[in-house]
Amino acid sequence: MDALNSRLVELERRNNALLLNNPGNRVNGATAQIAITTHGSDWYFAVCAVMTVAGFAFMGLAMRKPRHHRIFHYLTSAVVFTAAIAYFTMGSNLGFTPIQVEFPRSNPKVAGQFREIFYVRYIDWFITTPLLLLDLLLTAGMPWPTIFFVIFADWIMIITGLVGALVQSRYKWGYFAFGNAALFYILYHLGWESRRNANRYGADVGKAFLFCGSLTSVLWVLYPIAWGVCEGGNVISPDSEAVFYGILDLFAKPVFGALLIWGHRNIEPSRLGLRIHDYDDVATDDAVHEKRPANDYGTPVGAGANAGAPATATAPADGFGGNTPAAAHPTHVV
Ligand code: RET
Repeated sequence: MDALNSRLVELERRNNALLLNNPGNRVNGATAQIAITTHGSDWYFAVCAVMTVAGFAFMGLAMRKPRHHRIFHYLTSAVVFTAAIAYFTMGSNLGFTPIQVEFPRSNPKVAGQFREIFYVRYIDWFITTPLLLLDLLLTAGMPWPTIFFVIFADWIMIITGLVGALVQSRYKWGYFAFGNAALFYILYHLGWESRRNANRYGADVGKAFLFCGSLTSVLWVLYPIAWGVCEGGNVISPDSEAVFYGILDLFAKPVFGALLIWGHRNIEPSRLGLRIHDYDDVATDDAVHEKRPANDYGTPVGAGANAGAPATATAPADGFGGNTPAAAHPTHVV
């Protein structure tokens, strides 16, 4: 009977993550007294589910587009799939290390010597924030050296945030200051240089950038505030930290992604200076991965710009693989 009872209890207790992984939160030789509860774990798993569903939705939307039209779908799917894994990790009570707090508190929700710091969050951001910036800067048609440098600033921001979170002394705020300087540089680029550049590509591009860039600017300034009251100041509990960062991430990833993909629905990537070729570009028999009678615009492959060309012909003369509507192309080059 006892065995049956304990089996039933086990069935009933649906989220066992805190018991199975790092029980007692003892990791790397220290015990985190300030840590998530099962509520926090449940919430992390819920966000994981939303990210996963969003990823499949973005991939599904990608399949409805010609391959050379999928760059923003793929970037955005990569962002939410990465986040799904990070959220799975945090829900499972993994991917953290205890760090001694600079400000011990008497409030029972944050009382204790060691706080659980989820370093996996920063691994997620290290991968996903450059992809989000790529989404935005490619939309604005920015030149690649600029894109590189904005992403460099972004990496500085994330790494200084991670190092600051792992430092116990007040020197953590030094890293926080470096991170904020990097964020300031990124936001200046989005709000000023990129916004002006996007408008040069037409009203629809300008609008898509304005919506997504504004959402990003508002959200991204809230992250250092969350850091200040969680990893930095130990003011709010790890469960509240889960909700704070979770809501920010839901808006910054799936909501942002949906808005961006919607904004791009009528924008041909070649208009942004993105020269993306398709399988059909190389017309030689052995170089084609997938043989189709027509390209994505219904033009028979090998007809049009390639008509009469020998079997070894490469890309059609239009420079876009013959895979664009007949209209002329702008000549912006990234
Ligand atoms: C940290 C602390 C150091 C100072 C600053 C930060 C900003 C982080 C930001 C993160 C954005 C993350 C997103 C994730 C979604 O994919 C590292 C918290 C400025 C802006 C958008």
